[in-house]
Amino acid sequence: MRRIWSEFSSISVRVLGTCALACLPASLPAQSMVAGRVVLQEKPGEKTTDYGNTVVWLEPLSGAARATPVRTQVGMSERTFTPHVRVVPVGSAVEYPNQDPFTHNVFSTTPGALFDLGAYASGTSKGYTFRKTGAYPTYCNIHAKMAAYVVVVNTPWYAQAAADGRWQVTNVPAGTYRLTIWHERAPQVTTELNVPAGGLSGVETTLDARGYRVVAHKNKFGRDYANAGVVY
Ligand SMILES: [Cu+2]
Repeated sequence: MRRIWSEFSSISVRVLGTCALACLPASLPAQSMVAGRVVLQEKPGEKTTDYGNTVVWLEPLSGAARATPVRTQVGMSERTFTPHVRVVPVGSAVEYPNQDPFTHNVFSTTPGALFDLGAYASGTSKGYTFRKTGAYPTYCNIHAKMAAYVVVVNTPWYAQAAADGRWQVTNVPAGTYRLTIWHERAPQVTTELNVPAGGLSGVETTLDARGYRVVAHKNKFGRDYANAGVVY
C-alpha cells in the first residue's frame, strides 16, 4: 500500500510540475485512490482460491456517475470461459470468441440480459451488449460446466480484486459513496463510504461464503443437461 501511495504522490507532483497551482480551475474536484481488501469467510477447512472473482464498485450518493461503455471479451478456451468474472459499465459490449476447435454456445436466462448467441464454430465470435445493471451468469448450452459472470455497473469507479483480495479504484472524486462488494459465492455487501480528497485506504470487508452450495444450472431450455457431470 505504501508503494501505491508513493506512486500516486509522484503523479500528482508531475501534474503540478507542468501547470502552476494557479492555473487549475477552482472547481476541479480532487481525485484519489480508494483501496481495500476483501476477506471471504469459508466453511471450516476451506481456503479461498478465487479472490480475483470479487467485484468492487463505488456509486456516488449524490450526483450521477457517468459510466463510459467499453468493448471487451470473454474467451472460450478448453471448455472454459476466461475470465470467469468480468465487470463492465452499463452499455458495454462483450464478445465471446470461440477459441476451441469445436462448437460452443453462449446464453443467459437472467432477466435484464436474456440472450442466446446460438451455436457457433471454432474461430468465430459473437457478442452481446449489456444494457441493464446486474450480475449475469452466462453458460454454454453444449458444455454444462462452462459458466461465467458479467457484472454490469452504472459507475466508472469499479475494480476486481487481486488474488490476495486486495483491490483499488482510481480517480475517485472526494464525496460520499455506496461501496458494493460482490462475489458469486456470497451475499453481496454494501456500505457507505466517505472518500476524502486525499483518498482512502485500508477498507476491509468480509463476505460470508459459508452458506454457498453448488447448484447445477439448467440448459437454455430450462431442462437438465443430458451429459451433465458425465462427458464434461
Ligand atoms: Cu461450450
